[in-house]
Amino acid sequence: MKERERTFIMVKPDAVQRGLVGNIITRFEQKGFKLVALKMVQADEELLRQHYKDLVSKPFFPSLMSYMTSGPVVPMVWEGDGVVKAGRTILGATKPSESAPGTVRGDYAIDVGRNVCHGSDAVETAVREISLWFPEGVTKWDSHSESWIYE
Ligand code: RTP
Repeated sequence: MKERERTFIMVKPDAVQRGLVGNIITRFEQKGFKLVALKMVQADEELLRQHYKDLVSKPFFPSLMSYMTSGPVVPMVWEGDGVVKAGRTILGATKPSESAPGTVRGDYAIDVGRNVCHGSDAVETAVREISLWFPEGVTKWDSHSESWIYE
């Protein structure tokens, strides 16, 4: 089976509380991407510090930490050609004021501090984030729909 690109997508605590998990999953499924890992976890500060290591010196970092530890999150791994870039497109711009209608953030968020989801910004970032959030590894399984998605 062909190796396909992977990305790390996470439903943030606000979206879990608002019942948006299914909606976000549906958008990726309907596009044709394949869900290869998913769980619900309460993230601790150590994990989030590693995830957001480039943002530790930002003024909003403390509020980002309290937001991200305010309830469970749903980390996921999605697979498919071009999924990193397409994932960012499906989620929309980081700032909901700039995210287009039809995107997750464009449809469901107003405030950058409650922007409902995360998506890896590059293939290398995805590799790092997947191993951080899924240290147990991601099981490879056969899909029977490949020939209906790819030529
Ligand atoms: P994400 O990781 O969540 O997909 O977002 P991103 O790469 O597009 O954006 P990044 O700059 O890495 O920011 C990560 C998250 O920090 C929060 N944030 N708050 N108050 C603010 O000005 C501000 N800026 C960023 C957001 O939750 C953002 O998604």
